[in-house]
Amino acid sequence: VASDILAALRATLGNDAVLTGDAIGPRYACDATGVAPKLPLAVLRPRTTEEVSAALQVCNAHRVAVLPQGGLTGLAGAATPLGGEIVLSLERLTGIEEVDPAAATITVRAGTPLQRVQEVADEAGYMLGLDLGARGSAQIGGNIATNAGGIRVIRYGMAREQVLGLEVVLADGTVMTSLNKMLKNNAAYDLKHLFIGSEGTLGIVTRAVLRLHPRPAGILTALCALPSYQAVVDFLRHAQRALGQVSAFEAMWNDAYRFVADRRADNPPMPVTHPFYVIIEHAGTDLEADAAAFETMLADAHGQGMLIDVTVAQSEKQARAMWVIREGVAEWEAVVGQIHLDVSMPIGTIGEFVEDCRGRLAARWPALIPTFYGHIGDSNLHVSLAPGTDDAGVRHAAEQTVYDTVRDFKGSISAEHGIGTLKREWLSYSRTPEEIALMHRLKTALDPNGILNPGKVL
Ligand code: LAC
Ligand code: ZN
Repeated sequence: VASDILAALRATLGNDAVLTGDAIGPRYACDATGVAPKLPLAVLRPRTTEEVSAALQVCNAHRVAVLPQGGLTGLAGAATPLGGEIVLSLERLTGIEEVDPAAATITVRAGTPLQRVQEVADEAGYMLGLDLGARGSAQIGGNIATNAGGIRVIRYGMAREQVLGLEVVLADGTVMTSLNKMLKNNAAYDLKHLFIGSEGTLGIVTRAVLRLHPRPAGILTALCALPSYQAVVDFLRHAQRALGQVSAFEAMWNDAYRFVADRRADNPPMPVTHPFYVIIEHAGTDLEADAAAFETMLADAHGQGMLIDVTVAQSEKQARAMWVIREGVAEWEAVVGQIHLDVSMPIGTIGEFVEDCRGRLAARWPALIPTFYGHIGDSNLHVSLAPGTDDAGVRHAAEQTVYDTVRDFKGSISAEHGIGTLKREWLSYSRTPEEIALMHRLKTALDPNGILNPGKVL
């Protein structure tokens, strides 16, 4: 049977678009978690929406599971094969189709790297509202399919809020093209939202229209040291009141800052002794006036005791040095087998959650190194665990401990990474039985044969 399907796919897409056997590189075996890599049956590399459609028609007719893959930077296992799937990689469906300066939109193909979309927007005098550490390899289609978050959510919202129009190929090969450019379009159900964040289980994103924002005149960045979590929250609200908006607000508990600073060869931008660190960014429209307002805001916060210390970046290089510490917290998995969790809860309760969670983890696993950090301005806390062991049982029990604490605090088990395979068993902590039942009904309606990314999300 398998050879029939491959022959049909080769006839439809051409030989070079169908990889099998040794031609399948290890890159297709796993996402960025590194957990349980498995090679797929074959890898399809369509170049057009029509080819994606043709491939799905063949796979649906033969009832073969299809796993869409983007840049493989996900952290929930959604793009990792479980066995028996055909991978459909969007890596050749790339390119920017249009920048519409009047509508302030950019029309992109799914396989385009996020960073490329950002650069083209920038060249046109605009800014994309989405940014995250994996910008160089993450693909925009994957960002949409997982409703990615990142460091600009506090100002511009998640990937969902950037999408005005979408083209999706359904499980049976139907192409639903809805490349809407209007912010307002209330003509019945807004179907794009079904697919954004569905992690490849309801359809495959092939193109999108994204909204653009005015390019800021400059970005002001500061690294701050703070005495307590209460000071972190007070500082956030103080900065928003003083400046009207902040474009990023990233917090690191001492353990996270120290974790990266101790492992890097260069000197950190600030000593490792402070209880909390915040990177704050203000994207302004008038460089001189904004810089003055930024300095005044920081001086006031310092005067009121919210800040212990503060360094304003004097160049892009200095700003990068601050961000390298923050982005580095999630980039040591190759060294210590870290697990990166992405929980959320109301901002006022995060400090207490961290103390509770850290206590529960330390009581059971004294050798485990937890680090706490995240996009605190949008209520997203990251908990990274370095279990100090390969024991899958320990890793699982440590995750269970974090999620039990999240449930006690009425938070969400996934703020931004999604469910994939790694969080499926805890979905009921954050969604009601009625919500989950409706999700199953949607899945059945859109993919009656269950070929799209089976074993993920639900
Ligand atoms: C980050 C990833 C872990 O924010 O989401 O660094
Ligand atoms: Zn994150």
